[in-house]
Amino acid sequence: MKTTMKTTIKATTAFTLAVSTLLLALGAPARATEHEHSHDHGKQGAAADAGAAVDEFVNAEIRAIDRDNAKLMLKHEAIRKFNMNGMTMGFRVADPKLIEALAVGDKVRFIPDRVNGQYVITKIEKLQ
Ligand SMILES: [Cu+2]
Repeated sequence: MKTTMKTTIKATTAFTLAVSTLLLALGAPARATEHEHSHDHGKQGAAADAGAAVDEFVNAEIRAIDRDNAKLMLKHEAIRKFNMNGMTMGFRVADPKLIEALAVGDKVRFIPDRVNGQYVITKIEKLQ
């Protein structure tokens, strides 16, 4: 009885997913657990690679600092990641600690990211 059931569940992936989902929804016992790790693994690897490929530093000069709101006005060089030419614009800083030691006029290099449509600095260093 048990063997027959296993064989049937392994027959198609679609059926396995449907059954797992249904059993989970019903709060079913652990019988289905051995099948829960069979999907998604390939996708996770691909996503990680795509994100890591383009984290390069961009040179800039600090034009203004808004410490209360953790924002910087930067005159930055081209940002290839966003297809953006050099310009002066505002950035949010991921952590206010990142700009504690910085001052207006400093030459810096930074790594920009985009979170919910907002440009955010995830890393910034003063250039000597
Ligand atoms: Cu810009």
